[in-house]
Amino acid sequence: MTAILLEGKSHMHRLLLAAFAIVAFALPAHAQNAPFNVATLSDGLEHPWTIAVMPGSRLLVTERPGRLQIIDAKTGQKRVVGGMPEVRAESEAGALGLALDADFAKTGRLYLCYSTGWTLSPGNRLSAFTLKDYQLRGEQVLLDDLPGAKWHNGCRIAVSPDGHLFASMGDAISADGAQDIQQLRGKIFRLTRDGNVPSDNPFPGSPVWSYGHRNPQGLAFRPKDGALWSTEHGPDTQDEVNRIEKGGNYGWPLCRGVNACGDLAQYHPAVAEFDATDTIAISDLIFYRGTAFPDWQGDILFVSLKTGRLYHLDMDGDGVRRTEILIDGDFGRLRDIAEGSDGTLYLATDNGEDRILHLTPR
Ligand SMILES: [Ca+2]
Repeated sequence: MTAILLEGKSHMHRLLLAAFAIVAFALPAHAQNAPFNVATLSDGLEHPWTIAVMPGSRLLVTERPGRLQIIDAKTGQKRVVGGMPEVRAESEAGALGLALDADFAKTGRLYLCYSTGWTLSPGNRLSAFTLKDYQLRGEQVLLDDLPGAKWHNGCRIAVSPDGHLFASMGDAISADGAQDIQQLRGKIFRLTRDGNVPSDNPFPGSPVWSYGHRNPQGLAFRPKDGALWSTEHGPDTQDEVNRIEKGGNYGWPLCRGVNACGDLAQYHPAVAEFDATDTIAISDLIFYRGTAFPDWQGDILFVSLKTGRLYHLDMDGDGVRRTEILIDGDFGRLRDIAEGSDGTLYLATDNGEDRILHLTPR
């Protein structure tokens, strides 16, 4: 049997978890070959959306209903952070993206993307806050009145190696707007850390960096060259992994997937699609940096919702040499992935009664 570590609060809890783990891991051969053990670091969460790793072995986790918690990565103990703004929590809307500023350790500055308004005026907002003593302070609104809907609110955030702030916005269920540069739906944005539009953005005066997106729910910079990559949900087929170029058109709703598509200006087909006949419901991605799993260095890891998978893309330059499924539905839907400072991995489930999983070398 696979050596799975289990942390439960009672003997019965441990037995139940063990029973679940045996069922889950007795079946798929791939999981028994995986080079990691899976433990539950923390449970009792509600749709955790983003895990950000803080200095000093702590995780900062948004939960869709509007909570922000700090989780001790050694003990799993949780503590709620005060001062969260009111959010519109429904379906794919709520407290969503989170990223730490490059100077977070000194200043406590962080970025949050969350859903605003209610059914009559749904929107999304990107703001900066300062975290101090388990309290958010001093909201600075960077992008307001972003389009919003029950679904396709994007809201992933990433800070580039050169200190710019990137954020994604889905089409908020109005697909045609993704091709319109004047609209803020179906876009990836680039801003200065203070929320200004950089003078070298591709469309003068606009935060838009790339367009033609349906719902990008993963953003990550590749360490070796600083290139921005993204994951994006397809409609009924062809979830995408994209390499994001300045001013690039990613096709939605006119073109999708990895193939060339007519003469659409600035069109960049996806690097990889999952897959030609169905979607996996692709979510967050990272480039693996650590040494805990040396075979994965420089490669893409991402998670999926509908299929509950952890994928490893063995990368060869900008292409995928080999695709490997490391977890296949054993823990239900998976929303987010983060790499700890020691190279171990944290995954957030998305089943409503949720936990943070910790993957350590076997
Ligand atoms: Ca595309």
